[in-house]
Amino acid sequence: MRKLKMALQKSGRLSEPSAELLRDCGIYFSNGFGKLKSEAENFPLEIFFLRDDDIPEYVADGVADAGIVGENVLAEKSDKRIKVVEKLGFGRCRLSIAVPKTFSYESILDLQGKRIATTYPRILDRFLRMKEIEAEIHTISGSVEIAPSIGLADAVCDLVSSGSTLFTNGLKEVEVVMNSEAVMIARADMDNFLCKILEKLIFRIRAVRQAKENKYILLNVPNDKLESVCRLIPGMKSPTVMPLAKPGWSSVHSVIAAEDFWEVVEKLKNEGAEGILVISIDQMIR
Ligand code: PRT
Ligand code: ZN
Repeated sequence: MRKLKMALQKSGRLSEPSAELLRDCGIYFSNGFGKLKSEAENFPLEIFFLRDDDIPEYVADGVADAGIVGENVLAEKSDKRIKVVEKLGFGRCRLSIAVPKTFSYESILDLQGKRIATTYPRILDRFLRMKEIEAEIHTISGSVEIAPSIGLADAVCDLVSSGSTLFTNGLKEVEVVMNSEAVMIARADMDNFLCKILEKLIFRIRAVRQAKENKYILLNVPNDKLESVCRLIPGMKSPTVMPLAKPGWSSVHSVIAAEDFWEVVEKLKNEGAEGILVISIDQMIR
């Protein structure tokens, strides 16, 4: 049977989260070190392990049908034969321009005529054109952050997540060029059969991501507080309410957003809720 060919980063920041996402979707494959490809055991998926920079091209050329890459890599390659199918919520970072701390930077006009080192020349060029700044772009393949200290450039344009690399190299972030996260990409002209497999995978990915963003909550409430408690945790449709063996009390079950969790629990306690249990959800289908 035909399988969907999916390209994942072989070894790097997106490798483990990509593999974990597929595992959470119930898809199992071996990705031992040095392997070029692998077959999923229980899903029509063939997985290729590649350098992230090569993934858009492999997908565009039809060597792979789909892949997981950072939006930054995709924007640099920009190819109309590829479409973004789903944002995946991991690998978050931003592509930013940074200058030495001693540079008295006031606005983007300060970049006029300067030399900027980057591994993202196309994105940077588009950004500078949009801002009507003429600067010299120096394309280098790595360790961009040391370019100013060795006199190669006046500024850098590089990926930033915590900011500690910039800090330890005496640089400060002055402009955000783009925000990025990992995305699922696919060949724009995939046939119906492969589209169906990808749709099935995306359905699972959404269920996994929704589950991570939510928690299952169970608690006991005196009956006279039921209405106000149910208002606090409306759930997917409405909470489940069941009588306890102890007269005058009910058990309420619902789903809450993980990020609101502590705030909601505090309010529930104020309403007289007791015995609050919070459980992680594996999959969630609305
Ligand atoms: O070998 P291959 O070419 O496959 O990997 P790679 O070395 O090119 O990429 P890799 O594994 O470093 O990153 C893969 C993807 O992860 C990137 O394309 C981004 O989409 C995403 N990502 C998220 C990051 C970062 N965060 C990140 N912080 N990629 C790189 N960095 C680097 C950045 O270049 C800088 O050197 O980390 C440093 C900055 O980090 P902070 O935390 O100090 O700010
Ligand atoms: Zn790379």
